[in-house]
Amino acid sequence: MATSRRVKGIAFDMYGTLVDVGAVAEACKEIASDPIAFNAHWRAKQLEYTLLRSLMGTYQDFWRVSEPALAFTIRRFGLQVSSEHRRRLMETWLHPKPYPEVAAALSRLKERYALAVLSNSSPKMLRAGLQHTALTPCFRWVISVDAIRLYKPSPSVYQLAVTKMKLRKEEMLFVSSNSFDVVGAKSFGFKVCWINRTGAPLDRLGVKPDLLVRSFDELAAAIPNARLLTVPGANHYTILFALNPHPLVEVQRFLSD
Ligand code: 2OP
Repeated sequence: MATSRRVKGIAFDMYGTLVDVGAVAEACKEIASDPIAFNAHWRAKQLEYTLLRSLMGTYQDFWRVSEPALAFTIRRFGLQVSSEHRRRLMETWLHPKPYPEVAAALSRLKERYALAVLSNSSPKMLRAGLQHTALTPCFRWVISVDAIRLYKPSPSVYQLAVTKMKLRKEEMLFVSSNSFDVVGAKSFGFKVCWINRTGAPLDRLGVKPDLLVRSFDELAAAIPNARLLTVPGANHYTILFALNPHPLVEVQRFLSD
C-alpha cells in the first residue's frame, strides 16, 4: 500500500544549484581563449579531487582542493598565469551570482519548510557566498561537509543533513542541479528534485530523481501542493505528485524515459 508523508525540510546544494558557477567562466576570460572549456575543466578537476581525497582518506577543504585543481588546469591548457590572476580566479568562488529567481522562490518555500544548504564547499566559502548573494536569512542551517571530512556523494554527508535538521530521511527533499549529487542523494534514500536548467543527461547509475524541474520557480510552484507518495515495488520510484501541471508532465515524461 502506498504511504504518504509531507515534506518538512528541504536541503539544497550550493554551487550550480543556488548560485551560478558560470560566473567563474567570466573571470576565466582574462586568461583563457576558451574560458568555458577552461572553467568546465577546472570544475571537473575540482570534483575529481574531492572524490579522490574522499577515497584516499586525505580530506582537504574545498578551497584547498580548488587551488591545485586550478593549477592543474592552467598546466593542462599550457597557460602562464600570474599569482595575482590565480588569486582573482579563486576569489570568484567567494562572490557567486544567485540564479535570478532563487531568492524569491526561497522566500516562498521558507514560509512552510525548514531550509538548509548542504554543500561540499568549505564553511568560509559558504559564509562568503551566502552573504554576497544575501541568501543567508533564507536558511536555518548551513551545513558543510567539513564537519565530517568527506565529500558528497558519500552517504555520510547526506546523513549529516538528517542529523542536523532532526528530521527523518523520508520527510526531506534534497535539491541539486548536479547530476552526481542527484544520484548520490537518491541512492542514500532522500526524495530528490533535479533542477536541470540545461537539459543535461542524467548520470547512468541506476537511480533517478523524483522530480525534474528547470528552475526554482517550477520547484516552488510544485512543492506546496505536493505529497511524497511512496509506492512499494513501483519501479523503485517515489513519485512526487504536484498539482501544478507543468512539473507533473515533466516528471511523467522523465520517469518513462
Ligand atoms: C556543493 O555546493 C561544490 O556544488 C558543490 O556541494
